Amino acid sequence: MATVLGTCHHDCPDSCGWIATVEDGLAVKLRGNQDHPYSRGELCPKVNRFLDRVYSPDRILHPLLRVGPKGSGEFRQVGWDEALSVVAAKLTEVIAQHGGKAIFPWWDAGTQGLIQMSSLDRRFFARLGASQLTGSLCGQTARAGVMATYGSGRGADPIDVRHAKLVILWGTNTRLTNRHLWPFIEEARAGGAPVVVIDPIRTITAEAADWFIQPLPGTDVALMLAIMHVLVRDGLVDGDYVSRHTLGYTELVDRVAEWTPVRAAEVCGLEASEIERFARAYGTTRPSFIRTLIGPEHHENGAMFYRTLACLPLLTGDWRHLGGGLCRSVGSWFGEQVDESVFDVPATTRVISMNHLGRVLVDPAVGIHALFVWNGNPLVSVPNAAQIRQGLLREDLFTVVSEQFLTDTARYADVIFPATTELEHLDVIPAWGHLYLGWNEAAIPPLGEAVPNTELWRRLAGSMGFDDPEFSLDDESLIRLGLRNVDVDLLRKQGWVRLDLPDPLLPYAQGGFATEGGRAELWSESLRMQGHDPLPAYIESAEGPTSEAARRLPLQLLTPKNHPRFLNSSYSHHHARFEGSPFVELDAADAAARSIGEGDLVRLWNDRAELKLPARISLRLRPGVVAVPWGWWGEAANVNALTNDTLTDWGGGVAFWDTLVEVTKA
Ligand SMILES: Nc1nc2c(c(=O)[nH]1)N[C@H]1C(S)=C(S)[C@@H](COP(=O)(O)OP(=O)(O)OC[C@H]3O[C@@H](n4cnc5c(=O)[nH]c(N)nc54)[C@H](O)[C@@H]3O)O[C@H]1N2
Ligand SMILES: Nc1nc2c(c(=O)[nH]1)N[C@H]1C(S)=C(S)[C@@H](COP(=O)(O)OP(=O)(O)OC[C@H]3O[C@@H](n4cnc5c(=O)[nH]c(N)nc54)[C@H](O)[C@@H]3O)O[C@H]1N2
Ligand code: SF4
Ligand SMILES: [Mo]
Repeated sequence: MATVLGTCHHDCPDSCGWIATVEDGLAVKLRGNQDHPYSRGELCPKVNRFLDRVYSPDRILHPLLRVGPKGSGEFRQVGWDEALSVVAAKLTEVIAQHGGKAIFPWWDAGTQGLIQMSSLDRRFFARLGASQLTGSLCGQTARAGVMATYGSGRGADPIDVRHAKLVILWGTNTRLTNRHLWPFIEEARAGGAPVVVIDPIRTITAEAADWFIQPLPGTDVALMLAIMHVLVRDGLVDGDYVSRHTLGYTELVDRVAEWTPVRAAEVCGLEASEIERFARAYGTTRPSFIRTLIGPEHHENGAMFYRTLACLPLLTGDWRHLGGGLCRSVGSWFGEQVDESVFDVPATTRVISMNHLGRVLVDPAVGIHALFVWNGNPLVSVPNAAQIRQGLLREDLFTVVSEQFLTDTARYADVIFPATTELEHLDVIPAWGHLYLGWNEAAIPPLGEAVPNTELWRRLAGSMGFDDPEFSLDDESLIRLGLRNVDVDLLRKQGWVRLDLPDPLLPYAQGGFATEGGRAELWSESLRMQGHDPLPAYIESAEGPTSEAARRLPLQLLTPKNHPRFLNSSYSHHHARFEGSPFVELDAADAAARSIGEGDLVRLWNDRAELKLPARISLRLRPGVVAVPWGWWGEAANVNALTNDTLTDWGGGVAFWDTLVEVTKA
């Protein structure tokens, strides 16, 4: 019996440390590593059952070739050699007929590991002259927003929340999505800090808060402008910090002058008195810690949300204090020591947004003839999914998927390659919810004929005759190539190392922002040059509640993460028995206006698609807002068929929560 240290690879901020117990090559137990300074021995309801996933009878363990119609899920098992030669022949044909750019590699963060997320694939597709993926489903817009103010995406260390005297969870569902941070928040609370949640949905985190503020979705910037209005009006601005470390305060003061709490209250659907009270609490409590994560970026003006939020702790001078400031993903802090750009090959071809998969697959002018998918299930996770399905059905599209399971996307593949799980391969995991780099030793040999993603690219490169030296590097060498000043022996032995950063972090106590002049930019010349408002600005979205489209489709649809046993679109096939089936949640007033009762089957529709789901009358929402939990597989349950694929203002994200719908009784 042996124990092996690893790290959870899931696209989750917590990147928990784990210990696998292995007997005769079989993993018999997986539990949290008590010594991990952040996750402290706990995993979660998803990963507590990870061994069921690894040893599931549904695992894809051999290469498969499609035999039935696209989408039917009918495949035959073939050997690796046959599958590789089919792919190589088809790629050669596509390149000869349409050029390399007709090949589109699509990947996401199904594993967040340094080498298994994206490494050798970059070399492989560059050699093919393939189109390059750009944009992001998750996080890039939030980072770009904060960058517009600070010059980089960096913020506070999440665990410093425990030193706060006021905790503000702004558009993040901590108890569900970032559960290992909650004990640190409870520590702050034990020290007297009230916890405020700002969210259009009364989430489980809102339920646990001391104060819940429920604005209409997409209206937070108006609320932030009103908070700044009160800070200025009531003399609560830290003038010394502002004058030393920021640019554009005078212009900002002019902008917020018109944003009285009364005006913002109308936009946000809140009481002006509540805005006053909250702004005063924020203005008078040091340190105040704002925790946000990803959710609010999924609006058309998602970057502006983060850019404006980043202005708040500048005005209060919260950055001076341990336990103050703004915290979102800390992924940006890993760049100094984990350099994934070593695998980059400069773009010599066109780039295509990952969020426009549907648009490009159905557009003959774009001319995609071969699609590769790994680390993702885009048919379930990307907006406008009905259009993606239409594209995947094209007979003249050759689709290759690397997967552990026969996902909705994999069902449309021509060739499927079997992928290993985190227990079967080596990697290091940079986190985005704490400052510890994790090691993941392979605990067991690959099951069946599954291979790590790195090995897939090596084999494909071999079958195409590419002999670049990188393709002969093993996984440990690839890892070492990407690490800078990391004590790899310690990392391996202990399972984690803290980044080489000051502790406590206090990133901006003395200013030192990553902008050209070192000052944070309340007024941004570079935004102006890109055609955006140089100041924080509330701009309503084209699929917002007072838009033209809202006359016909009056309900705004939110589809956030909702289930403790789901991790994005992973696990829905395993854990649906615990989580039931999807449903439409709506407020009693909206239900009554449509004669909808609890449990009625309803039609949920817009111009993109229609779903039929049971209704739940809910106390969690405001009138005008409906919600459907996301993550289920299957055409009848996939809410992304309805969602909006408009890109965000900047940052390359997508506005799937600016989606208007109507609901009627079926
Ligand atoms: N409506 C709506 N849509 C959303 C969201 C939402 O809140 N609402 N959230 C968005 C966000 S934030 C995200 S991050 C995306 C998530 O998008 P998803 O694509 O759902 O991401 P995951 O479920 O994390 O992982 C996808 C796949 O990666 C595979 N995988 C894991 N490890 C490996 C590996 O080592 N090799 C290979 N080849 N495959 C592997 C898994 O089997 C899984 O099927 O969805 C986005 N879409
Ligand atoms: N259990 C579980 N944990 C997960 C995941 C999972 O699927 N399941 N997914 C992981 C991934 S990939 C990610 S990116 C993170 C995401 O972590 P979070 O960002 O915390 O979660 P989301 O559910 O995407 O969005 C958070 C909240 O934003 C709210 N929101 C929507 N629009 C607005 C708005 O306009 N203003 C405000 N103030 N709030 C708004 C939603 O109602 C939601 O409650 O979670 C990770 N953790
Ligand atoms: S999914 Fe998140 S919370 Fe669960 S074990 Fe993995 S990192 Fe930890
Ligand atoms: Mo995400």
